[in-house]
Amino acid sequence: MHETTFKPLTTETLPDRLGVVPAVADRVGGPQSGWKVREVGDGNLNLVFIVEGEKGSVVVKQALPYVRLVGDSWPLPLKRSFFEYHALKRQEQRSPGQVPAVYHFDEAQALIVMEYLSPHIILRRALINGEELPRIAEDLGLFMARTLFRGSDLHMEARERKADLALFADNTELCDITENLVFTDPYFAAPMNRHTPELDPVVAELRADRDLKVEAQKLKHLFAAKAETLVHGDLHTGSVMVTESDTRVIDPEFAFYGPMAFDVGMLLANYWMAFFSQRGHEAKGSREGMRAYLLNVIEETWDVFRAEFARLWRTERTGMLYHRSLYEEQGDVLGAEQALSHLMHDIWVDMLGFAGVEIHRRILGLAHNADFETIEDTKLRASCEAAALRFGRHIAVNRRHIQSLTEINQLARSLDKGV
Ligand code: SR1
Ligand code: MG
Repeated sequence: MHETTFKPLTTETLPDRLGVVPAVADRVGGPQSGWKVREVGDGNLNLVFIVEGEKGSVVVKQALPYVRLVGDSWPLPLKRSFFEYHALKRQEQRSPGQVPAVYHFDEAQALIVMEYLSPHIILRRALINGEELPRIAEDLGLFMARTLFRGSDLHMEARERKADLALFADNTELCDITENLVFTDPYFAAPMNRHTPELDPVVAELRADRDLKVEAQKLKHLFAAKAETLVHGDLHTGSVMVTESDTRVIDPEFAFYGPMAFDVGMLLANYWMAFFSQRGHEAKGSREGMRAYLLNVIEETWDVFRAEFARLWRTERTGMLYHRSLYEEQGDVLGAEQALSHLMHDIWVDMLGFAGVEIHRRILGLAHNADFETIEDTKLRASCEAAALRFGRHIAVNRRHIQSLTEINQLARSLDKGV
């Protein structure tokens, strides 16, 4: 495919247009006329095709010049595909085997051809179905520790990290989406917001909550100014594909240099939302086991993240921050451990804040979660969402005084029971 002018693919044009790309033709195999092409994109932004042939299958993801969820009234640059491609490359290098393999990238057409993950399903869908995936805590805890540590000045050579910071700094429009949708819109009557009508009184309460609004803006400040590491930038349960034995992280188009705690907060927030939504999915039986599973996943993910981050701190701290010449090389191992414990505490506090606002925006803002949206009874849905909103408010505002996940998960339990 050699066109230089962007043109969206369709299921009809894809075989001819991509049939000339060896990375596609060789993998899919057979005559293009026999290729089976399906458009399966159900996300907010892009086209996603599955292409199947005699020999195999690939996924083709193509950016559109606007936000798919809203339409062409909201233009969005195609260059997000460039950032996604570069983020996938770095994630593969830093945490091998945890993202789909990339076969081909066409910058002008804003498309990435990648591995078709099968029989994987989207993690959010699995959690709504009540499936307990045994590997996610371990796999995602490791993924976050490895990508976040190895993309930072704790590990990278300073010149290389600064070049990367400059490269991803141009992902402005996608950062702008997060800056508005996550940190600002939920806290006033922004035009694209929507919420379950029965939530009106809680929404009024939150919008009048001065402490909450101050914390949300402090978190936005952190998001915009704390360029610590290359974050995925949109690590919710819709950005993870799973089987019982495999976990892959997809869709890093929001990647940029931001705070270490952002990905962790966003992921745990989505587990907490899955937890609060369970009451809405009990028509076919109790979800008590699922609730316990989700809270356990949250605790285990954090434990794995912390342990792996500490291991990398001790073995791969080759960057310019907390240089070994100040600690280990002077025999001061305890000094390095003290610095690690301070950094981990900062990540913990920031993580709770990011989790709180992520919960709010998925219930009050433009982009909602299927976990709640699939609960048809709006009274029941609002009751699940109200508990989640109160929980989000608590962890965002009180984050500096919260000691443990056991403490927070107990609060989640009480709020869910209406206590
Ligand atoms: C306008 S885009 C809305 C949301 O979809 C993406 O997945 C991000 O989460 C973004 O905030
Ligand atoms: Mg996405």
